[in-house]
Amino acid sequence: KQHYKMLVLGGGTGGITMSARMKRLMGAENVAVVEPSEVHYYQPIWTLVGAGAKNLAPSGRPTANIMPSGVKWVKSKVQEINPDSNTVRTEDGSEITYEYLIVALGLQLHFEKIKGLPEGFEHPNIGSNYSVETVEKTWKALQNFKGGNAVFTYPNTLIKCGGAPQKIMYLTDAFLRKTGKRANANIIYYTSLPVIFAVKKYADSLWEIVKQRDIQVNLRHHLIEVQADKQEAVFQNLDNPEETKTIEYGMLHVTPPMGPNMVIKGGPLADEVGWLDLDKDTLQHKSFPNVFGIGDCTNLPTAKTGAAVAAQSAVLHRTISKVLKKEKPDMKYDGYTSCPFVTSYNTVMLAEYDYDLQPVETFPINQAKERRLMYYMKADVMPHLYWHGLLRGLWGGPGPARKLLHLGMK
Ligand code: FAD
Ligand code: UQ1
Repeated sequence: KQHYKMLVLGGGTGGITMSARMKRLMGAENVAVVEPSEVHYYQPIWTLVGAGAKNLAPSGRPTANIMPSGVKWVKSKVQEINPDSNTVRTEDGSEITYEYLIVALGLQLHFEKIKGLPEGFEHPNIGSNYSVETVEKTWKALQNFKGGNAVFTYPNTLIKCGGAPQKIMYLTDAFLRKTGKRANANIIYYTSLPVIFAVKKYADSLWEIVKQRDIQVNLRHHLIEVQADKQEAVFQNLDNPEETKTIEYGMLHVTPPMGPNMVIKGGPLADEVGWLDLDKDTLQHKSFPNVFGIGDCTNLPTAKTGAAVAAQSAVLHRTISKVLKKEKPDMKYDGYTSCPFVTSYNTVMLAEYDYDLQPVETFPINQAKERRLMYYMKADVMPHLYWHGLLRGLWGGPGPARKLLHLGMK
């Protein structure tokens, strides 16, 4: 029977980051990671892959290469977690017991909740930056686009990287301008939300940007059906559910509905909705003190991003080191999250904020402005920071850099 002092579920951003940190804390031989996938993807670059600014291949690396050396990789899928007996059962039927557990299972995409998907992706002129199978279809659709409606959606659920549904829209606008096709295009955004973005400072800038670029924004509408053979998309008005609208598209970018991982949902570790039920300050589970969590699978009330995982990893590392010493956790996560809004092929507006939706900006310049420096950060610096800093447990978010850059003023 397999037993580990520290068992990590999921080998995505949060799982690999924490396994590197736990190796440092207790030695590689005490740590195991359960992850079925042979390839680990750097998802944030898919925004640029969908717009033809980066290739897909370098966004993936073999899981075997990014697993911290000496840490046990259990190449299987978690089927059931039983925290009363400290046992995890995997798909191949084996049982693994643990002393401490870190849950980092991410969230699930639900294309199937939209009528006509995922089969609709077999047809041209429809894509989605949210999955490895569909991201290159976005770039094909963009290159194929001759005119008419270019339509972008944001679903009626929580999602990861809340800015990504808009980033591809701004890149589309820039691409069509560059190729002389913008005059024949209507760019239309449908979002379930009542706002363009949750943080007022950045929302004000985004409203300016959509006005200036002649982009139509429809709030409180979501995609319910795609008839891909006819290139038609059906939207529902969330404030008046009887009202639906059918739109013909020349190009459609779908952000799928998302939800909690099914392995957590309905089990003893979930909250009433299905997310991992954590203390929002310490990242320790509310009912099982030897269970912890990080990232998109959790109910931490902040936006789900890799940047949030980075900040959470530093706090969780500290929390676990205290729990191991039978001391009280003493570091609090402030909800830090970040969203680099790509607004063209050479500009980004870098939104950074906390649990209270207050901006927490790393750089001592107004980050509500579109900047070239921030595009360079997103496209060329962040991937290195991810593979060599975050995944090795060496990057705990920009907090220390922020304090330095503000010379102790903030
Ligand atoms: P993931 O990295 O998704 O990892 C979850 C892991 O769990 C996966 O490896 C999966 O295989 C595994 N798993 C699932 N089920 C099981 C099971 N039953 N058993 C075992 N393993 C399982 N973030 C930013 O900070 N900035 C950005 O600019 C940005 N842009 C993005 C753009 C796009 C298009 C997308 C899709 C995401 C973007 N993100 C961005 C979000 C970021 O990628 C995620 O928030 C981050 O990867 C979350 O990490 P995680 O470990 O919680 O989940
Ligand atoms: C970040 O730390 C991070 O994780 C590595 C991201 O994911 C790709 C980000 O997009 C951002 C913006 C950050 C925050 C980092 C800085 C330097 C502001």
